[in-house]
Amino acid sequence: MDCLFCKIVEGTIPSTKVYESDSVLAFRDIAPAAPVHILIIPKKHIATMNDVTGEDDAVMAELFKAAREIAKEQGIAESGYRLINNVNADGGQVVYHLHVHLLGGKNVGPLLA
Ligand code: IU
Repeated sequence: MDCLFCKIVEGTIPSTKVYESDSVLAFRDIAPAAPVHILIIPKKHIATMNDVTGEDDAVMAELFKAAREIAKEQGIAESGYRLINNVNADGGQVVYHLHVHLLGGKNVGPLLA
Protein backbone atom coordinates (compact mmCIF):
# COMPACT_ATOMS: atom_id res chain seq x y z
CA MET A 1 0.00 0.00 0.00
CA ASP A 2 1.37 3.38 -0.98
CA CYS A 3 0.65 5.30 2.20
CA LEU A 4 3.01 7.99 3.44
CA PHE A 5 2.08 7.60 7.10
CA CYS A 6 2.41 3.78 6.92
CA LYS A 7 5.96 4.40 5.68
CA ILE A 8 6.56 6.72 8.64
CA VAL A 9 5.29 3.93 10.93
CA GLU A 10 7.64 1.44 9.19
CA GLY A 11 10.51 3.93 9.47
CA THR A 12 11.21 3.98 5.73
CA ILE A 13 10.35 7.71 5.73
CA PRO A 14 11.89 9.67 8.61
CA SER A 15 9.86 11.70 11.09
CA THR A 16 10.41 13.57 14.32
CA LYS A 17 8.66 11.25 16.75
CA VAL A 18 7.32 12.63 19.99
CA TYR A 19 5.32 9.63 21.27
CA GLU A 20 5.05 5.95 20.52
CA SER A 21 3.04 3.07 21.95
CA ASP A 22 2.17 -0.36 20.57
CA SER A 23 -0.70 1.00 18.51
CA VAL A 24 -0.13 4.76 18.17
CA LEU A 25 2.62 7.03 16.82
CA ALA A 26 2.90 10.81 17.04
CA PHE A 27 5.34 13.02 15.14
CA ARG A 28 5.81 16.68 14.25
CA ASP A 29 3.97 18.02 11.20
CA ILE A 30 6.44 19.01 8.45
CA ALA A 31 4.55 22.26 7.82
CA PRO A 32 3.62 23.44 11.32
CA ALA A 33 0.61 25.76 11.58
CA ALA A 34 1.39 26.56 15.25
CA PRO A 35 4.45 26.39 17.54
CA VAL A 36 3.26 22.92 18.57
CA HIS A 37 1.82 20.94 15.63
CA ILE A 38 1.89 17.21 16.12
CA LEU A 39 0.12 14.48 14.17
CA ILE A 40 -1.18 11.50 16.14
CA ILE A 41 -1.91 8.39 14.10
CA PRO A 42 -2.91 4.76 14.60
CA LYS A 43 -0.07 2.49 13.46
CA LYS A 44 -2.72 0.38 11.75
CA HIS A 45 -3.81 1.78 8.38
CA ILE A 46 -7.25 3.36 8.75
CA ALA A 47 -7.96 5.69 5.83
CA THR A 48 -10.46 8.08 7.42
CA MET A 49 -12.66 8.48 10.49
CA ASN A 50 -15.43 6.92 8.39
CA ASP A 51 -13.46 3.68 8.34
CA VAL A 52 -13.17 3.30 12.12
CA THR A 53 -15.05 0.24 13.40
CA GLY A 54 -15.82 -1.24 16.79
CA GLU A 55 -12.60 -3.26 16.44
CA ASP A 56 -10.71 0.01 16.69
CA ASP A 57 -12.14 1.10 20.06
CA ALA A 58 -8.90 0.37 21.90
CA VAL A 59 -6.66 2.11 19.37
CA MET A 60 -8.91 5.19 19.30
CA ALA A 61 -8.87 5.36 23.09
CA GLU A 62 -5.08 5.04 22.94
CA LEU A 63 -4.90 7.83 20.36
CA PHE A 64 -6.78 10.30 22.58
CA LYS A 65 -4.78 9.20 25.60
CA ALA A 66 -1.65 10.02 23.58
CA ALA A 67 -3.09 13.48 22.81
CA ARG A 68 -3.57 14.19 26.52
CA GLU A 69 -0.11 12.97 27.43
CA ILE A 70 1.61 14.84 24.60
CA ALA A 71 -0.18 18.09 25.49
CA LYS A 72 1.02 17.69 29.07
CA GLU A 73 4.55 16.82 27.98
CA GLN A 74 4.66 19.81 25.61
CA GLY A 75 3.56 22.08 28.45
CA ILE A 76 0.33 23.20 26.77
CA ALA A 77 -2.29 21.17 28.63
CA GLU A 78 -3.31 24.09 30.85
CA SER A 79 -2.92 26.95 28.35
CA GLY A 80 -4.91 24.93 25.84
CA TYR A 81 -4.75 23.29 22.48
CA ARG A 82 -6.93 22.12 19.59
CA LEU A 83 -7.45 18.63 18.19
CA ILE A 84 -8.54 18.41 14.55
CA ASN A 85 -9.47 15.46 12.38
CA ASN A 86 -10.09 16.27 8.72
CA VAL A 87 -12.34 13.82 6.85
CA ASN A 88 -12.40 13.46 3.06
CA ALA A 89 -12.37 16.24 0.47
CA ASP A 90 -14.70 18.79 2.04
CA GLY A 91 -13.00 18.26 5.40
CA GLY A 92 -9.64 19.14 3.87
CA GLN A 93 -8.09 15.70 4.26
CA VAL A 94 -4.90 15.38 2.20
CA VAL A 95 -3.26 12.28 3.69
CA TYR A 96 -5.58 9.26 3.73
CA HIS A 97 -4.28 7.64 6.91
CA LEU A 98 -6.34 8.76 9.88
CA HIS A 99 -4.57 11.43 11.93
CA VAL A 100 -5.46 13.93 14.61
CA HIS A 101 -3.67 17.28 14.53
CA LEU A 102 -2.64 18.60 17.95
CA LEU A 103 -2.15 22.37 17.68
CA GLY A 104 -1.04 24.73 20.41
CA GLY A 105 1.74 26.82 21.86
CA LYS A 106 -0.20 29.96 20.94
CA ASN A 107 -3.83 31.03 21.05
CA VAL A 108 -5.12 29.25 17.95
CA GLY A 109 -8.18 31.49 17.87
CA PRO A 110 -11.78 30.72 16.96
CA LEU A 111 -12.30 27.57 14.90
CA LEU A 112 -13.76 29.24 11.83
CA ALA A 113 -11.69 32.43 11.74
P1 IU B 1 -4.69 16.66 6.44
O1 IU B 1 -5.53 16.64 7.68
O2 IU B 1 -4.70 15.36 5.67
O3 IU B 1 -5.01 17.84 5.58
O4 IU B 1 -3.20 16.89 6.98
C1 IU B 1 -2.07 16.32 6.45
C2 IU B 1 -0.91 16.88 7.22
O5 IU B 1 0.21 16.06 6.98
C3 IU B 1 -0.54 18.32 6.82
O6 IU B 1 -0.60 19.17 7.97
C4 IU B 1 0.88 18.17 6.30
O7 IU B 1 1.73 19.25 6.61
C5 IU B 1 1.33 16.89 6.99
N1 IU B 1 2.39 16.16 6.32
C6 IU B 1 3.51 15.76 7.04
O8 IU B 1 3.63 16.01 8.23
N2 IU B 1 4.49 15.07 6.39
C7 IU B 1 4.41 14.78 5.06
O9 IU B 1 5.32 14.17 4.50
C8 IU B 1 3.22 15.22 4.36
C9 IU B 1 2.23 15.88 5.01
I1 IU B 1 2.99 14.85 2.27
